[in-house]
Amino acid sequence: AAEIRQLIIEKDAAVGGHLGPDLGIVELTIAYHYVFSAPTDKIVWDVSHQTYPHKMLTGRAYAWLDPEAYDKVTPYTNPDESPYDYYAIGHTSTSVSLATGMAKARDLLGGSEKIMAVIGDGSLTGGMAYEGLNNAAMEKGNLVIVVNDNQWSIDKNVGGLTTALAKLRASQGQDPENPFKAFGFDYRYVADGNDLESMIKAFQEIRDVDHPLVLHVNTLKGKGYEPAIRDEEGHHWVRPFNLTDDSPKAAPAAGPSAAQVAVNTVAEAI
Ligand SMILES: Cc1ncc(C[n+]2csc(CCOP(=O)(O)OP(=O)(O)O)c2C)c(N)n1
Repeated sequence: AAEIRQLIIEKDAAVGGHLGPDLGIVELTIAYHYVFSAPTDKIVWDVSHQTYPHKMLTGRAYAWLDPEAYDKVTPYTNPDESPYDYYAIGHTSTSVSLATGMAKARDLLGGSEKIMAVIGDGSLTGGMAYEGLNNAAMEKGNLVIVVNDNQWSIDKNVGGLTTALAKLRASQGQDPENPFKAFGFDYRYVADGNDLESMIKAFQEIRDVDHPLVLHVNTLKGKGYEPAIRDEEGHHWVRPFNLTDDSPKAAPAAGPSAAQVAVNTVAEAI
């Protein structure tokens, strides 16, 4: 885990990329590949901006180890790149629907592979996630939805679901107002998703479930890099930075941002 973190930080410092999401998911990823048999067992990463550890563990570490190869591997899951990736993604909130379809296909073909979706608490607030949950809850065979709850979307996560997740964290998963159970899911909670032993145990316990289950995992976005924990939003995605003091390598571009231009244009039009 420490080696993977070091490589994520070094490459991001050199060329930029997603930082906090990948640092937070390291143990979960190692545990997944330890317990499950990918690529027969299938995992769908929501957005897939948190797949640097997955890529390193599935034959693509060279694109982090060798600066000459930094651009040889793409930053999101990519089926053209590896049999361990099943979709080219980038949008939030699609993983539950995609995994539910894979579970259905497995059932129709009489297969036995395990299907998992990993979705962040931010992406879980997107509308399509609810369509996915609505259908996933009716699945008759194995289907696990991992909710990677690091309490952050790009900015701090907000809304009713965020409140429900906070109650579940505060009660170690015991709060009776459990939205996942209300849908009909079996539910388990992992208090420290950055503890490798806990994650391996949790995955071993649910590996062979024969019904839909939500595994709610509490993780720390930015784990292992202090500036990313102090300023989560600023380290969701980073431009190249100096390893000595986290300062940006280049000054931000002069002039207004694209968002500011859009706001000004709309403001002028109304
Ligand atoms: C449809 C859509 N809306 C917005 C975005 C921008 N976006 C990228 S990641 C993300 C949220 C990430 O939060 P979470 O799912 O909790 O994952 P984390 O990065 O915290 O691990 C957002 C809003 C997107 N990729 N797709």
